[in-house]
Amino acid sequence: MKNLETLRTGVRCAAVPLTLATLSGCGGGQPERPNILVMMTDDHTAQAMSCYGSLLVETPNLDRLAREGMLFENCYVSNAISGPSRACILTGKYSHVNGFTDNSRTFDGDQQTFPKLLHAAGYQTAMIGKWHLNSDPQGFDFWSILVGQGEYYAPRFIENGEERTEEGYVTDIITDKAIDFLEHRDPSRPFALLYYHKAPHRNWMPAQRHLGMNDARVYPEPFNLLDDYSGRGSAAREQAMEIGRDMWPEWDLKLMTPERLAQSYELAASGDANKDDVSRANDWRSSVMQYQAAYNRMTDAEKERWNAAYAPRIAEYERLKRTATPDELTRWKYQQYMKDYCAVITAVDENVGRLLDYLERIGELDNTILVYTSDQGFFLGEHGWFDKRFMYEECQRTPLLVRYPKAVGAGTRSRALAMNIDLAPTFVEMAGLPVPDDMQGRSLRGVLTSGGEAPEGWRTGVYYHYYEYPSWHSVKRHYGIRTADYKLIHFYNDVDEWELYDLKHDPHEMRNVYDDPAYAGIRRQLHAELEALQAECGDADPCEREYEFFRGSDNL
Ligand code: SGN
Ligand code: CA
Repeated sequence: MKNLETLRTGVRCAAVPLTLATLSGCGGGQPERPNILVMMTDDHTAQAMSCYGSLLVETPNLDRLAREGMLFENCYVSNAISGPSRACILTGKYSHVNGFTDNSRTFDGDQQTFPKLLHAAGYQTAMIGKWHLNSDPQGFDFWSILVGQGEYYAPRFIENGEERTEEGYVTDIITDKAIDFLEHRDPSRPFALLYYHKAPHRNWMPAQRHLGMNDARVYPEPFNLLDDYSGRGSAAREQAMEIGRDMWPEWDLKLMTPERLAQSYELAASGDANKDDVSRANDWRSSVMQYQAAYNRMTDAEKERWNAAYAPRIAEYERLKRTATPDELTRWKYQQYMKDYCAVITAVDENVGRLLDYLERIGELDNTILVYTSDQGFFLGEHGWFDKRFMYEECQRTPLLVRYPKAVGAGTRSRALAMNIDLAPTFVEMAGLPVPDDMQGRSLRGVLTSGGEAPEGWRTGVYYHYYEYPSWHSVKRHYGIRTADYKLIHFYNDVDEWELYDLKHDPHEMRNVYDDPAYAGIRRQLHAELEALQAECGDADPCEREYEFFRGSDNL
């Protein structure tokens, strides 16, 4: 790794201001500042982490982080989609301020980010894995990012500007690169490493060693897997993310056969089909092509094992297609979805363990603030869905674990309302730097060092705003507030609908009580709180301002 070889000598203490040089250990001072390791996955939801009580998958290494550190029960993202969430984390600012409102945007890399601030203060910085911001990373001594959404097998990376393909499985490779960076780092400086996985993003392709591992497992179904969306508005009804209807058999469930491949080649938009049928047929064809391209990244030996692993599932599907009712098929698809999603998580967990072991071996584990989070949560069959985007609990909430024994008690849990925009100010403050006034998140240091208690004056509501519509999965634009007990949401743009959920009595958000007279007072209060939050963060009511959405980006 030529780029890494230069790291040791590439940045000299002379480039660092004297005071910071002293702090960072250059020139004989004590290296008091903690290393920072941000481990982020893509679409890993708390419902699939055993430390959050999941019965779906065992995550012993993530559980170790929770056991030795703090688990946040109420961490929320401000916009539940990849690029936007990543931009919020980097800048500590909401989407309307950092400019990356939806996945079609290009991140303005010239703006302030926490890695840049740490780098300027003498940290050795690296970004490895899924970046998804359309512009080159800035503020890193080393970066190796996946191309676009990233591939599970033989993934392509852009490494300090040059494209390269790596052999093997993406989660293992990202970890190899992270360990390699650490191995070649300048030990006289603290490091800040962003270790960002593709997994468990769609289409959930397991590593070879995990093929078939969950075949015998039967997953508990969410009670609302067959939700009919009664009691809610048009947004819930009109989305395109239902396991039963919207999953592609080949891409999502790996049900490819030579017949279906041939059929997809032959398929031509038929003149007498209606527009929706043609567009669905074209979407299906692209999903088959997409699967074929992903499959072809495997070696012949890998393909062989893959084919053997999925053959029984394909045979079962062919049978079920003829015999099962639509609801039975949905339930069967849910089982297959969970088998793959959870197998992909197992590789994440193993690799997190590998990284922890490495840090322990080099004596840096306890000097490192270790954070585990995801770019947002995900639906695992709740409301019948996969994907995210909605301000509903399963995906607005994101996992957050922090291990740093020098300041954070082992086995602590926090109920404080935390947000993804809080990470940047937390890192900056814990590195001993002043938190810039324009960061909108709040440092979690007080929460971390007080056993999880929210300090006086902590926020009582989190703000949310989602913009990417019309686009993938057809989730309408919306914004809103979540407090400890309630959630108020406004769907706007092509509709004007409000939803209010009483989370204490209806934690799964099945009954919109916005028009229920019993909630008139709560409703008034939540509207006032929402307006105050919008004023505080400078988001004008989107109904009164034009919002332009660009389609056709490769980044979506
Ligand atoms: C891809 C996926 C979508 C997913 C978006 C955004 N389709 O477009 O299902 O919602 O990414 O995900 S796929 O056919 O490519 O699998 S995000 O996490 O990057 O925001
Ligand atoms: Ca994501």
